[in-house]
Amino acid sequence: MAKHINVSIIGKPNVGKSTIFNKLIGSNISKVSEKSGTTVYPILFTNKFKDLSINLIDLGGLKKKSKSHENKQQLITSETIKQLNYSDLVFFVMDGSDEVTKNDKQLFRLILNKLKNVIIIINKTDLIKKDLKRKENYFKFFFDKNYPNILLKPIFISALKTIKKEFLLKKIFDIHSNSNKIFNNQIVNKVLKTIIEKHQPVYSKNSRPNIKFLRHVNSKPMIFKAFGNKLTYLNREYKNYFVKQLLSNLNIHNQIVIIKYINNKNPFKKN
Ligand SMILES: Nc1nc2c(ncn2[C@@H]2O[C@H](COP(=O)(O)OP(=O)(O)OP(=O)(O)O)[C@@H](O)[C@H]2O)c(=O)[nH]1
Ligand SMILES: [Mg+2]
Repeated sequence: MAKHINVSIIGKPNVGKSTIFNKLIGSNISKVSEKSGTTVYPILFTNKFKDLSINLIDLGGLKKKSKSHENKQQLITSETIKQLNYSDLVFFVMDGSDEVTKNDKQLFRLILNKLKNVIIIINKTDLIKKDLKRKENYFKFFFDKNYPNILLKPIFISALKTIKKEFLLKKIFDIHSNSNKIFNNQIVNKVLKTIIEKHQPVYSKNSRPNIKFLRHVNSKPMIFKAFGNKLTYLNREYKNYFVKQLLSNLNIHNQIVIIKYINNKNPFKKN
């Protein structure tokens, strides 16, 4: 397994990306300022955790599509997309004193569409001390509700006061260690049984879809194949339920998952 991981720090302008970058590497390499639009070109630094080289990349703040036409902003956008393609993991940073904006949603979609693993960082918790519990629920609920294919537990930090450096580096290390893992058929199908026992697919047009066999076929990106009968009748609601259950039963966090449903009576037959 490669002994390095590329981690890019992505988010809106001024949410504290460069502050986090500097704290994680223990040096003030990247310029920080209260004005937004400070970082333009990507800044890279390699940090070691155990035997893993972590290539951290600090990026400029991204604006909404409709506001990203200026030259500087275009440069930031193209550099971000370039770095994103090489990334194994993204730190998606948001400002905890803010609500989730349209810009956050567009950005997050971009990351998920590239099938990247992601850690959600909610920064500036020192500004929301009194409101922390409500904010924790707010962000947790937002990611739970809107993104069925990934389990995300936002991590709350104050880059200025309590960065949780060891915790974050260990998190990166753990995600790297798990990234090439393939779950065996026995484990996966035991989970399948549990999920179906709890809640069976509903009837549609007089037929009940039946998922008979599940196989984990790829790790990066994470792909499962579900074999069975009448799977074209599975509705979106059930598919969302199914993938969430699969992720929580297998304890997979921060990784986006794709399930391909295949109508096939014999899972061992190549199609
Ligand atoms: N209160 C508070 N302020 C913070 C925290 N982290 C960063 N800041 C401040 O927020 C401002 C922006 O920080 P940066 O690290 O430059 O933000 P950035 O996301 O890199 O900004 P751009 O490069 O412009 O996109 C600075 O004034 C920081 O001091 C935090 O945890 N709490
Ligand atoms: Mg910056």
